[in-house]
Amino acid sequence: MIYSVRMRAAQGAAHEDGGRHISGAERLVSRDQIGALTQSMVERAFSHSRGQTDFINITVEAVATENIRRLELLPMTTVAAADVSAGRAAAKAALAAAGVKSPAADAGMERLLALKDSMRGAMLICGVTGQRLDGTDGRGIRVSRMDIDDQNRFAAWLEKRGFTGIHIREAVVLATKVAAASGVIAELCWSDDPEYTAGYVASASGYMRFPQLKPYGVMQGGRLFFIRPETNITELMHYLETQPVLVVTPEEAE
Ligand code: PML
Ligand code: MG
Ligand code: MG
Ligand code: MG
Repeated sequence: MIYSVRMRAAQGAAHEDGGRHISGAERLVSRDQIGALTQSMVERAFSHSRGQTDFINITVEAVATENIRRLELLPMTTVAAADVSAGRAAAKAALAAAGVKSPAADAGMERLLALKDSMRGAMLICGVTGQRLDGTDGRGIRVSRMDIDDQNRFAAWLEKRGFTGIHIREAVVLATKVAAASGVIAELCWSDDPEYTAGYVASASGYMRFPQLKPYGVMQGGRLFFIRPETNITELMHYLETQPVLVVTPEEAE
């Protein structure tokens, strides 16, 4: 049996009562891993750079193994840009190449920039008009029930390519699940952690990292999923929130 273990931490109150989002994490693990994992999730929530948490929710839930979908990891590249504005321009170009219309990319980016704080989940944005489609306001759609097949092998695989740290590790797994959704054209993300300036554009063709998508010290960040206009939003949300996905670590080509 496999278990979905998920954590969300907030400050001031629970998320649903208006608390500030501090931290979140998603894993799929076997039963013998749950004790150590939940302990490390609590420690992570308490030592987060976004602030002191006073609400932590950890859910442990069995997942039917036969429902798990396996996905190949997106190919990853890094795009160097001189500064934040060059990084954002390059990210817009990547969104356009993936098929997001320019007014939608602009409107989406404006929404990220206008955030007062970060959100627990992502915004669904029409990839043609830029209109918000999920109707969940400050909550957003939380992508859930995904993990890599083998944490150690994956960390080693990433490190060998110069990709270090937990942000990248978790982000590329999430982005791989999102990019495989029918209806999703592309994702734009930059971190809500003040010390972490990197972000990415992901689509079915790959995960493109940009080391500077926001200035150092800024806590406003999040995720936008650009959607094809004819998409069934209820089905898409169901996939993003509930479909268990295991991303497969690529084989070494030696
Ligand atoms: C987050 O977890 O706050 C977002 C992380 C974005 C990772 C971008 C990267 O370094 O590839
Ligand atoms: Mg998260
Ligand atoms: Mg997060
Ligand atoms: Mg964060």
